[in-house]
Amino acid sequence: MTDNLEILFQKITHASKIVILTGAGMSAESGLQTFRGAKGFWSKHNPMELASKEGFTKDPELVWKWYQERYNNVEHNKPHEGHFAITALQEMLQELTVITQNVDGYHQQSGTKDVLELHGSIVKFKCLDCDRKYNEAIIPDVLNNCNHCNGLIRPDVVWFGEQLPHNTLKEAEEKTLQCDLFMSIGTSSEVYPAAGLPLLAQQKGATVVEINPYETALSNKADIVIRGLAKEILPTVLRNVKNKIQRN
Ligand code: BJW
Ligand code: ZN
Repeated sequence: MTDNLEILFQKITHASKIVILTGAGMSAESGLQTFRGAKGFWSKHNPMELASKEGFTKDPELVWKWYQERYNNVEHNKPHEGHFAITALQEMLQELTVITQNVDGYHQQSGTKDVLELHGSIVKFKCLDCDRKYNEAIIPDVLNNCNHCNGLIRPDVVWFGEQLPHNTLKEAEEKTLQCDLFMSIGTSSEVYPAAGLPLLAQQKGATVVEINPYETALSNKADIVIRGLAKEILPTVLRNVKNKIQRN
């Protein structure tokens, strides 16, 4: 067992408020593709063509097809042991808040409560023009039009250049400012404002931990770095924290 893991077990056992921020790497072992890196979406596609309002307006069919494939992948896969370990930790500890950049809903599906979705949800939809929500009865196979204003219906996710949902971001910032332990899991820490949260926590005196198999923009600032996969590290964390709590 590495020293860093042992320090993390201690920190979790003694923390009163924990925040976990997750990114695409959290769901990689569920079979969902990440964005950056050699196998990520952005190695083959231009992010501005697929994940911006301009891209959707220019070629709605292309963007819809990309989201349709990802929607099907989310539906055909499921949360893994790492997601469930977070849920168990939340039930066991005083206060644990999950903030996610992921749009797959896997934290909620694994039972985690009050998840803060910073970048929206791939299973929700809204009108590009009038913002009307279409959370049900959308056929993901074809592009749909709004029955109120006839505008195009788009996924209810946050694209580049768009504001994050105001109340969700506000709550995420509040939880971040109050926490004493902040864990960043499976994110490259390149996309703001999410990438600013661990730094905000650190400025307020919290310990910042990164769990990721590779170096990220956060690595040299984090207090503790654990190089490993979410599906392996999180169940190990759960087992050890459970043991420590039972012994106390
Ligand atoms: C594993 C693993 C395993 C693999 N276990 N780990 C300040 C400075 C500079 C720029 C900006 C700034 N503020 C705002 C900006 C602009 C922009 C931005 O940040 N750009 C940067 C890229 C430079 N931000 C925005 O536009 C945001 N809006 C905003 O700020 O509004 C106000 C504003 C508007 C205009 C101007 C200024 C301000 C919106 C960002 C929206 C991001 N949208 C996307 C796509 C939509 C959602 C979707 O379709 O899913 O969200 S882009 C994409 O990146 C997606 C992700 O949520 C997001 C983050 O990616 P993530 O999750 O970190 O994934 P990866 O692939 O990058 O990393 C995966 C990691 O996992 C890697 O590190 C692996 O090693 C690791 N890993 N296997 C553990 N098994
Ligand atoms: Zn409309």
